[in-house]
Amino acid sequence: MQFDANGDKQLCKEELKRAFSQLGAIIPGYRARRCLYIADADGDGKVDLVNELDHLVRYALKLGYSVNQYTNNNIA
Ligand SMILES: [Ca+2]
Repeated sequence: MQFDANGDKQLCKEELKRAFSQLGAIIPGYRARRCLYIADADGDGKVDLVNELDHLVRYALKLGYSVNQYTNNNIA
């Protein structure tokens, strides 16, 4: 997945911020924090791309972002 900059299969706050910035968010830092709050089920401060991505995608969709182009490929 293109937003996973260091390839650890997790999205940390900085990566989320960059992702929302690329998606066109006006306040990517806030979105990243909300996103972690909602999607980080195990509370480790990162969104796991295997177990927690669903929450992240649902949040992004709720905000009106189209995320299919980012999630369809290269996750594994
Ligand atoms: Ca997590």
